[in-house]
Amino acid sequence: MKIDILTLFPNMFNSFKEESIIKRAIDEGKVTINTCNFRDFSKNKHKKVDDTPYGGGNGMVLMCQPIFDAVASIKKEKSKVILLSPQGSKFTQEKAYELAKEEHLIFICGHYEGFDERIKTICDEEISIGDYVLTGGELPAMVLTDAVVRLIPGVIEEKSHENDSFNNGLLDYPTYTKPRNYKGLEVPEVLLSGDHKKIESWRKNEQLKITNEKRPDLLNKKVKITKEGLKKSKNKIRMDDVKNIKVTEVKNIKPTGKFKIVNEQKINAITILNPKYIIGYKLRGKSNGNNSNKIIIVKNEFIKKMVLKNIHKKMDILTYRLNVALQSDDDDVTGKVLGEAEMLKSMIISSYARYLGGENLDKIIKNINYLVNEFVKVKTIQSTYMNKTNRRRMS
Ligand code: 4GN
Repeated sequence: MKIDILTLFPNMFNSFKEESIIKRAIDEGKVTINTCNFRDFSKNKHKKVDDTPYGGGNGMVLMCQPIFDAVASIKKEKSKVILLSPQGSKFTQEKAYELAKEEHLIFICGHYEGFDERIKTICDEEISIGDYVLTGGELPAMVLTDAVVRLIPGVIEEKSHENDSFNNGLLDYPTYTKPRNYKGLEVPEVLLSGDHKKIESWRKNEQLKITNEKRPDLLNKKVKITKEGLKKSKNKIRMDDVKNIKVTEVKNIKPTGKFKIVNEQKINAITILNPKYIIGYKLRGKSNGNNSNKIIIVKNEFIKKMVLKNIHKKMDILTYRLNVALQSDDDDVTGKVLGEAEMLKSMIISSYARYLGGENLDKIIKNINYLVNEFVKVKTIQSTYMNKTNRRRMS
């Protein structure tokens, strides 16, 4: 991969490129990172790159010419030009995976009060690293570079990003290292037990607990399934399950019941679960503006795997919530979680059932019913016990 960074302050990138994992990735030829000072492209005799805004207002605005010319000198057919700006779409781990597949990224770092709006016409995307304003786009460019470079195959051990926060839509579980006791702070017993099954389920529960506490919004999000994720996952998918073809060629292919057609850009999103992909040969679904010239034909098996993965995540969340509700004596909490269980069942039946074999569907619904029944049983025992103790206390 090659990354070109257009900036007025190339020195800011020196130590970034000369330390740690980024340095190693560069030394091993996994990535080339160049900075380009677009001031060098200014046709002004004072090498000016900015000017006052039309219509009046504060500060200086970066003008088109130096940036247009700098991009033109670097850009190739397959380059992706990205403008770093607070108005961009928010940078996420999913986006990092998407960018990691590119051959050539060009980042444009603005400064001063802004850039001439027309600069956006030469950009493929506008990205923001968060809802705050910085003095320049250099730090955001480093953030994107760092997040993307670590995903290039071989840069870090691939096992280390399997567990990254967000990869399964959940935050990471807590980790500890030696010593067992540090100033009275103990490592959780279960991690020392050597019982891998127990450790795995403790970690899963911690992930759900932490995500529920810190980022409840993530629990309500659909699982994003990436091709990479599926490749790594236990139910391995062979890549010939997914065939790339050009749109122009697709006209000759009659989609049969065995296949669904999805936009390649969206293969990593669960949107492909909506069965309305194709009307004639026109792709439907949310488009993020980057319409791909490729579509992918996906076998039903592939969709089934994704559906199952999504359902399993939802069942994990439900199990967790049922457990939380068991600790609470608030009837509202109980009502809510039972409602969630019903919702999950009807969602599975209405949206997912068609992709699962009847056998799978049966098993899943049985499992949910079992969870709910167990929950109700324990709740009943709890409340009988509570009533007894209350009566005893009152008498
Ligand atoms: C990007 C750029 C914040 C972000 C920036 C961000 C430089 N600040 N949230 N500052 O990703 C106006 C023109 C501000 C350049 C821009």
